Amino acid sequence: MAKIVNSWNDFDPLKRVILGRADNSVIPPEEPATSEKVPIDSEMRGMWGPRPTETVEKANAQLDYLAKVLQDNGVVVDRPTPLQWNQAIVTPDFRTDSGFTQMPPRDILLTVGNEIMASANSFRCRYFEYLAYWDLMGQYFEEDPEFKWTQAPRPRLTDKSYKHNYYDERITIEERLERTAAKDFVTTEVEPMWDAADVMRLGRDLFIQHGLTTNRKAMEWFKRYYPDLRVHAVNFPGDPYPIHIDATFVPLRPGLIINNPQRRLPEEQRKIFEANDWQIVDAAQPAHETPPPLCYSSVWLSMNCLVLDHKTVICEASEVHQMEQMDKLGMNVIPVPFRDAYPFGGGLHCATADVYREGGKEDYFP
Ligand code: ABU
Repeated sequence: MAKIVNSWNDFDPLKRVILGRADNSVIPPEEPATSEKVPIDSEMRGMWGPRPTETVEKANAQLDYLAKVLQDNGVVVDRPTPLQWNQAIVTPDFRTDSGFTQMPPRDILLTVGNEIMASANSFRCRYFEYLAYWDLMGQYFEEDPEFKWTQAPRPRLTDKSYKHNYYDERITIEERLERTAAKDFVTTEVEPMWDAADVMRLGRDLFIQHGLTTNRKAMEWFKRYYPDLRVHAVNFPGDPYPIHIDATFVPLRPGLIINNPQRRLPEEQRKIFEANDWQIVDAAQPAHETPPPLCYSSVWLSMNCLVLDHKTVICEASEVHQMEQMDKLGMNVIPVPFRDAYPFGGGLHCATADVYREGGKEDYFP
């Protein structure tokens, strides 16, 4: 029997990956934690229902092309099983009128060594998203005797999980930034809630963004679950919509990380990198002034690249400034068009979840 699952970071040589699909994706109705993420001037505000078929087809075409590029570079590509998301999500604790998608597996699956864990997402519409990956998890479990198939404690997501007076459509960007700086987010601390894309893995260390989708209780849970790893909470006070670390702080190889110049990692939190001779480089400016239509994410998906090994990176094909910077940083760049997939949940890194990378649990911060 083969070893199928192993990954400790986002830069060692990638050999196997899960790549999302756009089928059956829905724009979910507003619910307690999602309003915060949709900018007030977004055309998505107040809108919900299945995404237009032609946009699904375009996104799937770009996802399929990415699959081919990965396969051409020696990576085995696994795909999730699409579910019908245009139906209500109902538990004993809540009901919401639809699910979401299985496009960004990075939000749902966290790979740490030989374990893949389904996350504890705070959006009610994402409550059953992990099911799209369960056939694959079952397959890995059959084929890899060391694979640990795990589900984080399921949050109840009752009304107690959210601050109901948090969102007000009159709130300005400055007020949002004040809240981010004060670490005042929409979720409460009654239970651990986290998106896997808030977790940056660097061997023995996990850097976890505290923001709209991951709370402090989650950090405490991670500390107890992984007593042999070091868990660091990180904040980015320049981000008015702080979710997911992978368009904010993106490692390219041991010792080199690109940093979102708007979102600004605090001095205190930079120390561990600088003390261990890591170079923190401000990322290039995005090539676009706005995200594509019906997109939740920011223009900083320009940074959301997929590193194949210490010298090779896949970047979005129109992100000319980011590609030029990668080149200067000594990376070989593979451009892949991906903006049609952005509205379905993010960029090249979001659209994937690691299954196997070479390498082990290194200590980058001894
Ligand atoms: N899922 C990544 C989104 C990050 C951003 O909007 O900048």
